[in-house]
Amino acid sequence: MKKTWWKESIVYEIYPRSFNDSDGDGIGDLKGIIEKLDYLKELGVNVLWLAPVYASPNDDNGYDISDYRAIMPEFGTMADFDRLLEEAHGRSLKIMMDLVVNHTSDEHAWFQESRSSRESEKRDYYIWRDPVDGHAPTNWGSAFGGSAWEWDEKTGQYYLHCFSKKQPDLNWDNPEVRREVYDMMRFWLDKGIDGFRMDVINMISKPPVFADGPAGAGQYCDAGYMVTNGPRLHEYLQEMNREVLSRYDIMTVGECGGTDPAAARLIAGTDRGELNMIFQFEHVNLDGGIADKWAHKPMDLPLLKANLCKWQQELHGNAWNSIYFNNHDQPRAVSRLGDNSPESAKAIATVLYLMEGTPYLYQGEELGMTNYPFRGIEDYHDIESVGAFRQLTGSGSREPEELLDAIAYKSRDNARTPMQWNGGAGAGFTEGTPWMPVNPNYTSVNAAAEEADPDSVLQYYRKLLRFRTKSPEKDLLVYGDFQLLLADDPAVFAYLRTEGQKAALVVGNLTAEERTIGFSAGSAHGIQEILTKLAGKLPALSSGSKKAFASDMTLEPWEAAVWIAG
Ligand code: TEU
Repeated sequence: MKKTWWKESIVYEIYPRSFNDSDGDGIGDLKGIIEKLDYLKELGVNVLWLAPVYASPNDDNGYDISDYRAIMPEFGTMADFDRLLEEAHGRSLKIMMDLVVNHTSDEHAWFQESRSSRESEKRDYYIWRDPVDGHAPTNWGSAFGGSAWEWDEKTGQYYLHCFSKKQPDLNWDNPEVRREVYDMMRFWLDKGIDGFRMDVINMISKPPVFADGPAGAGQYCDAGYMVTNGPRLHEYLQEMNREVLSRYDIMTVGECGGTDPAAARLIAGTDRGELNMIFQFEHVNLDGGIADKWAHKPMDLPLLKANLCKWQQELHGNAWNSIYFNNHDQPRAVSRLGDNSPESAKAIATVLYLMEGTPYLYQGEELGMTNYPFRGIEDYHDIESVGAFRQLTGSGSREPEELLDAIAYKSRDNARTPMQWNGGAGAGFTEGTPWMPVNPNYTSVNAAAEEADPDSVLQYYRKLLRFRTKSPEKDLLVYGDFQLLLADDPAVFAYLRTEGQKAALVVGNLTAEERTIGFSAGSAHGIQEILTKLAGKLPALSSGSKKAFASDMTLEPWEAAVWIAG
């Protein structure tokens, strides 16, 4: 398998709005990120993915861009960005930008021009349709509630917006749009950035004919479902690769909901000439149903293990996985898979980040930051949560109290509370009033306290990342095969990574109860050999007490460990 830097990298997503505020306005900014570069270097990551920092009215917190070549004033200036890039590179930290080109803000000059008249030269930069029988062209619904079509009185047509009505979809079938996007990408790449995370990139190719999708009368069919993996997607991604990506030594990851391994191989296959890897969503949809993230059901571990194993084995050798459970759209994994305890945070990180693929950490997970104790809908900022509450209670399909529990568990706002730097006012995030309230547990869950605690989540993450990137086992952990063990065990996630004569056994008890592991004698011969070699060995890494390996050992609650053979 071809070895390359982006396969050996560890990415850290920064949500700038909530990361660090340098000027006291309660909103994180670029200078605030510069202040924390040494902290990030010390953590052991080497790529920083910045959620959008471009000019935006912030209807969707920056995912609604009004000028791709300007910095959002609350975040600072282009000079601040240039300095951030220089300071990061000076510490061998790479910068990955967020490319949001399925849609723009409705305040973007292109859309203002496009909506000015049907004859506008930029009319076809966006997707306009006539009414059908006096109403919206199709029954497609926005991801944030309501119809995906917005009526424009002035020109007597609807425009498509798969997300908020302030996020009109770009028309990628128009070669002018593609040219504009490629020019903008070169603008940032010529500054020296090191890659792109591509927002909903497998939604850019719309179907040739727009028709109603499967939905009850008066209901909407999710627009994303109707446009995902469209007919010209690979044509566009291969063109983008030829025109732009292939000309730079960069890293690309496409956010691609609605994909299985076969679809992922088409977008991120080694020889496809499209992207390096994707974010898929199957594992983070297991506790809520594909159709409805707000259908709240507990995560079934055997199901999760089987899904992660499928992705490990089906992409090994022909594509490349991203590995994540946290980001700015997901609730905190320590609250979702763990029990908010530091022990559970360490165990989850161990079993997650020693699989094959590029790990993507999200700000605060290295501290064990948890979901926020939201109460009423008025506590939320996120357009997706507020839109869901309005639509689902308005239609009478969900009771408010029950739905609020589901939203508290899954809301994107759980990931967007301010970083907890210390136990002082504003958790060290700001000297002003934070744009979102700080999680009340900041007094104990914070970087300063964890710097001083050798058993903290922060110290463990540093060990874990050093183990993956600097230990003699690095190549085994990055490039080795993956084999799931104890597949049916409802509490323990165990797997083998093997390469040649070397093997790493990774085991994590993902429950708050003691658990005895039982590697059945029937395990495949090769495994028995490895288990025999491991007997009596101390772990190379352990989140609990360093126990010698035994194939029938008892693990403490949330204990995770890695033993190396060969
Ligand atoms: O997210 C795509 C998307 O579908 C999100 O709605 C996400 O899948 C969902 O919230 C998870 O349940 C991207 C960005 O990451 C997100 O922040 C933006 O709101 C969205 O696109 C529109 O740009």
